[in-house]
Amino acid sequence: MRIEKIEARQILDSRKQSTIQISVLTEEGKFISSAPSGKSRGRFEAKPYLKSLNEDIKFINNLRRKELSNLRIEEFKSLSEVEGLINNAIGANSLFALEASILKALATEQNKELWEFLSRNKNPKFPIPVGNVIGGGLHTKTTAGKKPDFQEFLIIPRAKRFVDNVFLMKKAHEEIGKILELRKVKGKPNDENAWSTSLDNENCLEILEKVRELLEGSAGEDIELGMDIAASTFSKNNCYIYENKKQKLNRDGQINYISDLADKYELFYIEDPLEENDFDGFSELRGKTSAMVVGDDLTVTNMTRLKKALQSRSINAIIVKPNQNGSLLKVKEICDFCQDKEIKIVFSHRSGETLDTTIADLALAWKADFIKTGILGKEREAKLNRLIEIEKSL
Ligand code: 2PG
Ligand code: MG
Repeated sequence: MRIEKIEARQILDSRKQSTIQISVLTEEGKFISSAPSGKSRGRFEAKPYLKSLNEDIKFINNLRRKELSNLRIEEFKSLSEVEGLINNAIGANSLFALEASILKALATEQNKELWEFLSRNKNPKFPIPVGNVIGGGLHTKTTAGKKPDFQEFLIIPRAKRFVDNVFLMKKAHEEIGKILELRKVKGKPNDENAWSTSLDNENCLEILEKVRELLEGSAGEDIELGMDIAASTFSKNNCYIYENKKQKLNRDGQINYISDLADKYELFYIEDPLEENDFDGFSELRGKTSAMVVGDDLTVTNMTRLKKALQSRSINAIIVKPNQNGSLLKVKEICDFCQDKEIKIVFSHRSGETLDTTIADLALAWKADFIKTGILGKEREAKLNRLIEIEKSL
């Protein structure tokens, strides 16, 4: 496949902040991708742009026709040619959008959907969606001066079909809205369109339990509960500072508090329960709970940190955000490694999103166990609808 032209430009994400969009022109047409952006970013994530968004755009738009026509791009692994040409001159957001567009072009050239091009399996297993229903932390403004300290309260439906799981998440979101309204504690939808509320962490978990009871069995299926604690966002000097119900916990206090919550509310999923350097704290928590312990800020889609987490027994699941890394070659390596080591894979959106649906295809092709995309809003639904559409086509 020959690339005729690559164009980069600024677009706005769901938070109305600038991000990068890259189009790749080949004989088959124009292939477009864009990158999302995080607000509760891990300290060890790759930089989204090398110096700035504008500098990355300039670099990409200055790639010469001759350099592009020298690239031999025939298969997934050919991305190494692209990375050779780029030679670390752009950041992770830009590299992700560039590689995603090239893969879309390659897939079309071979008359395949993106996921089909990336997978040998004609009948893939669909990831289970993880849906954010109530929000707190950095993604959320206060309601009557308050908000939950944890970042995300999550519903994980376990119906057989992806489409039914999406229905259950939407229903849960709606029911929770009604409960919050009735109790006069409902705020606006937050960055990811989860509900804001003045309630504290435990009150939110109680509501999740109620909704689980309400919905369980309606599709004859189980519903699991989870949280993204995003603990780095409220940790300071080895302590965890809670604002809603004022409390300050030391490291042991935090581990006990989270494991008690996991017990009491039968949590299935706990993301980033401790700050992003506490590999041992994660592993201590794992010793106290059967819940899945998920690394996000801890592991930042980075192989070195993943290996460290594995060695320290910190996690049994990992968030995969392609733009935390940039290189899709490396993201694929991480997914293969996780499969081999039986670490569950959770593909994830960012809190600032675009309409791009690449992560849906990657999740399917690279055998993600879960996908966290949010539930409502056109940017979130684009990913869910993409998977529904693929499920229907099979
Ligand atoms: C997270 C993400 C997405 P952000 O912490 O899991 O929900 O947040 O994109 O702001 O890093
Ligand atoms: Mg997270």
